[in-house]
Amino acid sequence: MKQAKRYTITAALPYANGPIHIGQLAGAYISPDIFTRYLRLKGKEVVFICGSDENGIAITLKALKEGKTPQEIVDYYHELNKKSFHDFGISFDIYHRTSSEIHHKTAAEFFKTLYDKGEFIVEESEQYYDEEYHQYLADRYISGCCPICNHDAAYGDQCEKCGSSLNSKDLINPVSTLSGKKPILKKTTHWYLPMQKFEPWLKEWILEEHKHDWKKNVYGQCKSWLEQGLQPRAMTRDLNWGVKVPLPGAEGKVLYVWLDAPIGYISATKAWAAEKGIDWKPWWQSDDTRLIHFIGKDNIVFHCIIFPIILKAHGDYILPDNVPANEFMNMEGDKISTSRNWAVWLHEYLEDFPDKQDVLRYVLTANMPETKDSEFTWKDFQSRNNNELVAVLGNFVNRTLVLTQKYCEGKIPVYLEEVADYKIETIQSEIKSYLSAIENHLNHFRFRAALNELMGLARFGNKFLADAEPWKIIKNNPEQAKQILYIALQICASLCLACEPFLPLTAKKMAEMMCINTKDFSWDDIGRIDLLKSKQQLPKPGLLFEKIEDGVVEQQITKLKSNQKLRKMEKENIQHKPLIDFNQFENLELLVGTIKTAEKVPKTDKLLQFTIDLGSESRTILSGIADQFDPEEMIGKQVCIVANLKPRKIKGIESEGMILMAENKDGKLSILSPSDMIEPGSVIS
Ligand code: B3M
Ligand code: ZN
Repeated sequence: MKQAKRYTITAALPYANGPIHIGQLAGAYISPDIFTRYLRLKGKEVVFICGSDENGIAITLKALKEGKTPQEIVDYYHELNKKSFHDFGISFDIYHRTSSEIHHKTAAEFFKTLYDKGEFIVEESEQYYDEEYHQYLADRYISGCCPICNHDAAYGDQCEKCGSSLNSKDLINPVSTLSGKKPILKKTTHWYLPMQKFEPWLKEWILEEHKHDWKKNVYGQCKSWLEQGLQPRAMTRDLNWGVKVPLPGAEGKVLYVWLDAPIGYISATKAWAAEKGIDWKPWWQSDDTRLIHFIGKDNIVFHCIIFPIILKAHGDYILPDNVPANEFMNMEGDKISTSRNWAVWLHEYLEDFPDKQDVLRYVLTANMPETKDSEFTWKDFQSRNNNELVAVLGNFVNRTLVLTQKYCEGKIPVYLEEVADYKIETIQSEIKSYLSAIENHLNHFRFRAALNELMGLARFGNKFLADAEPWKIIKNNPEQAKQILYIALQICASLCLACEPFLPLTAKKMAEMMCINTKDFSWDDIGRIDLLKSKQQLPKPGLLFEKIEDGVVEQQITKLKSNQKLRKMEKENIQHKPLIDFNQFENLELLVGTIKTAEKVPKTDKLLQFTIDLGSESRTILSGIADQFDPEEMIGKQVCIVANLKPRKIKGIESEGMILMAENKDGKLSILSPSDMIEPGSVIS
C-alpha cells in the first residue's frame, strides 16, 4: 500500500438497463461508501466516482425488448438508479453518465492516443450479419440450437439451458433475433489490443508486487488468467450505439464497451473537477494518488488486466493500487437474477421499508461476500435487525438517553472527576481499541470484521451501563449516577461518529438526539470524553430501530415467490421463440381435418396413427399422445393440422403432417378443434 496524498475511489458503473438490486449494493457500492466516508472523517482528500454505464449491447438489447430507443432506456434507468443510490446514502461525489459528451470525447481521445502509438493491430474476420437490418450481429443477437444440449433457443455466447459458453459460429441453424432470418457471414475489420504483449509486465506487477496486498479471490482470478495466457481482444464493435471509433473509414463502429466504461471513471472525474473548478489530472496522473476500484467478481479481469493495460499503454496514468472485488451475494437459496425476478430491488425495498435504509446497509455489510459468495435471507434480515440493531445498538443509545431524561431532566450532566468512580482513561482506551480495530480492518477492506468491532463498541457501552447500574445508585448517590450517565452519553457520541461510515442515517439521527454537530469532529476524536457539552438540553429521544415482526418478512418471502412464478409463466408463454415475419407465418399450411380412424402403433408406448379426412384427400398422421388419449374416443373429432410439414417416417410409417395440441406447464395436452363443425379441408389463417 502506498502513502497517499489523495484517493480516487471508484465503484463499478452499473448498466443503465435495469434497477439496482441488493446483490449489487452488497457487491460494489456499500464497501466503497464505507471506505470513502471513513477517509473523509480521517480528513483525507478523496473523490468517490460512479455513474451509469450507458453503452454496449446490454443497453441496445433492453431497448429492443421493450420497444424503446436506447436513449429512452438509459435516461429512465440513470435517473432511477441515481435516486436509489442517493436514498441509500451512497455518497458519490458524482454520478455521471457514459452517454455524456465529455465521456465520448475522453474515450475517443484515449483510443486515438493508443492508435497513434501503434498499440492496436487491425484484423479482418467474418462475422454474422443481418441483411435485412443491415447490422453485424453481436453474439447476444444470434439464437440457434445449442451444439451441446440441443436446446433450440441458445444465444450466440451462451446456452442458458446447459450453461455452456458458446461461440456464435457453433450454433446450429443460427437466426438473427432482429429479423428472425438466417444471418450471413460477412467480413469486418476491427482493432485488437494484443494483450499478450503485456503479459510479462502484468505477471510482475500483479503476481509479484501485489501478492500480499490484493485480496486472495482477486489475486487468484488474475493468476489463472495470466497462467492461461492472454489473447488479442477486439476493442471495437459493429454497433450503432456507443462511442464512435475516431478513425476514417470506421463508420458504423463503436468502441468496445469494456474499453470505454472504465474510461468513464476518468471522464466523471473531469466533470466533477470542472464543476469544482479544480484540476482533474492529479486524481489520475499523480504518483501520490491511490486509485482503488470497487467491483464485483465478474468485473475482475476488466479492472485488473484490461484497463491497467490500457492505462499503461497510454503512459500518462497511474495504475490501480488495489481492486478489492467482492464475490456474489445469493438470495434465499438461489442466484440473484433480474431476468428471473429473483431479487430485491432498492426502490421496491424502500416502498416496503421506508426509512429503513440502514437496516439493509447493516445486513448487507454483515453478510458482505468478501471472500466467498454469501447469502441474503429475510429471516437473517429480521434476526439481525431484532437481535443486533434493536437489542444492542438501539437499546444502548435509547437506555442512556431515557435515563438522562429521567435523572438529569434531559441535560448532559457536568463531569466531576472527584465524584466519578470510573477511570476515564480506561474507558477512553477501551473505546480507542475498538476504533483501531475498526481502522485496521477498513484499511484491509475487511468490512464485515470492521462492522463487528463497531457492534463490539455498542456491546461495551451496554455492558458498562448494565454493570454500573445507575438505576440502583440514583436513590442514594444521585451525583454518582449522573457521572455514569455522562460517560455512557460520551460513549454514545463516539458510537455516533464511528457509525457514520456504516450507518449514515442512523448516525445523523443519533447526532440530532444528542445535539452534536458531527462536522465539528473527525475520526480521531472518537474516544474523547468531552464530545458532548455539559448542561446541553437534549430533546425527548425517539427509537433508532424498531422490531420487525414475523409477518413482515413472511410477506416478503411470499412476494418473492409469487413474483418469480409470474415471471416464469410470462417467460414460458411469451419468450419462447424469435419474432417471425408475416410471410414466414403465411408459409404454414394449416387445415381442419376430421379423424376417420385412430389406432395405437404396435410396440410403442405413445404413438397413435390417424387417418385424417381433409376433404379432397386423406392423410396418415402419427402423434405421440397415446398416454393421454384413447384412440376410440378420437374418431369423428375435428382437429387442426400442419399440412405442409415435410413427411417423416416414424417406426416405418410415413407421417404426412402434424396435429396441433395445446400443452400446459404440467404437460397436460388438449386438442385444438374449431368451435363449430366445418368442412374438412377448411383453411386456418
Ligand atoms: N457495467 C458491468 C456491470 O454492471 C459494467 C461495469 C462497468 S465498470 C467500468 O456489472
Ligand atoms: Zn445447451
